[in-house]
Amino acid sequence: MRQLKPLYQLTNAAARRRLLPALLNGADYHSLTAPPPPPGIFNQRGGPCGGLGSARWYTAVASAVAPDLSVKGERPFPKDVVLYQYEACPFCNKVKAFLDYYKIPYKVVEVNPISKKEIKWSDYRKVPIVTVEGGKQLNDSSAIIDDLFQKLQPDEFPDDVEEKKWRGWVDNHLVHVLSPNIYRSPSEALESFDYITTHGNFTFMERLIAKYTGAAAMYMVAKKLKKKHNIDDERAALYGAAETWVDVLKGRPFCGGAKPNLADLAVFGVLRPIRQLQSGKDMVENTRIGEWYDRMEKAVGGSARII
Ligand SMILES: N[C@@H](CCC(=O)N[C@@H](CS)C(=O)NCC(=O)O)C(=O)O
Repeated sequence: MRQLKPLYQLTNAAARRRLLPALLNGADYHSLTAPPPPPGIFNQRGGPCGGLGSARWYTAVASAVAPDLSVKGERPFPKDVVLYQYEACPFCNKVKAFLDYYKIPYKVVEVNPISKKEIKWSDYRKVPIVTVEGGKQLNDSSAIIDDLFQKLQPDEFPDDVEEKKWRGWVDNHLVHVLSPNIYRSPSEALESFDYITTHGNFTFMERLIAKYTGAAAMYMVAKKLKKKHNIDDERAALYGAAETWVDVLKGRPFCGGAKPNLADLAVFGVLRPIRQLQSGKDMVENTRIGEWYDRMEKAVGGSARII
């Protein structure tokens, strides 16, 4: 399979020459570089996402949404967590939503998407990468979450089929709807690159060049991505995904019931970077997802990042 570098590298002249034609031919760096979903997705709460009567969940109160990690003896907290990331990457934000919700303190190393010098030590060339106590390396957002979750709750078993299904939907469907939306028009592409370049690790020159060349390139790439993923109307696809997710809730506060499960955290995580962009604002204005999103913001709370 052809290995594509991310859109951020379009600012590098050599990368631009090599990669732009591939991207313009409809290559999607998410799907082309994504490995198959890892096995062993663990159930957070017990009980499937679907099929539960809704009435009992209406009574859930806000204070019930904090994770319950009471264990006998010492709490098995992952230590020395370091997240190597791009600030605007949906997969990285999925991991951050998990770490924030579980209040696992973590350090962030913002990777320069062009030189990637911060992850020179790693054979795995994508982000997110997480290292934990003793320097153990974890790759791939879902596998990272599974591994850390198992450390937190070693007695939980991977028996929630629905939670696993909707986590897969995030990786295989929802993320592919995002790029055509955030780069939909020249002004939205510029808005997105303004966010990417102000939050990412770029040198001064890279930032200047990336904002305009990246926005122009991704505006064109977004058209190809639409075709590749059979999307006629990108906003309709985004609204459709948001409505699908609200239907999954079946009237409950969260997919996990009274508390978010890993599927809630995955959907929230990938949507968080677009929430303040035009596409995110449109999504909240035109669909029913806003109330769930607000509940998730409260449940996840402040960042557990330490530096
Ligand atoms: N399946 C992976 C996908 C990770 C991924 O594609 N990350 C992108 C950034 S959003 C990446 O690092 N691409 C390769 C690159 O930057 O060269 C995951 O869930 O972590």
